[in-house]
Amino acid sequence: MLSEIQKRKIHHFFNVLDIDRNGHLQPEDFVNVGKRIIEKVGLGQESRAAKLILIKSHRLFVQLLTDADNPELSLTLWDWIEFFRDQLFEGGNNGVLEYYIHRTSRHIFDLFDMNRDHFISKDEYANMLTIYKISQEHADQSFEELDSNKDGMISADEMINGLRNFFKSNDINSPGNLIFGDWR
Ligand SMILES: [Ca+2]
Ligand SMILES: [Ca+2]
Repeated sequence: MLSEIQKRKIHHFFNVLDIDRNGHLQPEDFVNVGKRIIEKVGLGQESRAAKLILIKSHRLFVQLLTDADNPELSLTLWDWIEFFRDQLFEGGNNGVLEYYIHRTSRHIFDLFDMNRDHFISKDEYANMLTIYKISQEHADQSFEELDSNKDGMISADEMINGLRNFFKSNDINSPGNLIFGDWR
């Protein structure tokens, strides 16, 4: 069963992804994230790189709909919590949740490892927060917690560990909890 703390984090994650905050996760939310990245990086709208980013951000949405088995092009908070509860946590094996965590990490790297060095730098992390309109208030603390080997970069393994804590931990101080900002 999902604990209250887990529900609050999943609810927060929904709000982060629901970029226009209209209570529905829709294709526009994801396409707009792509557009902001393109603007942030200063790519030409028609460039191949820009188009790839739009495809990747849209693909994330399509995968969510497929995962949540939702025939409509919109997910409500209720659909979202139900998806986590039934498919990821109670649906059976831990493998499904692990798969989702790995995939979420891959998406973050796809979209925000802008120099493609396979690490998320502090600047790249700050960009991610800006693009999702997340306050930078806890950015330093969150980055340091995620960077467990303290080399100043977030590796894929560190991201996965942080996401695992974010989705699974019931400890309010777990490192990784602030990955998408403050939900407390
Ligand atoms: Ca990078
Ligand atoms: Ca690191």
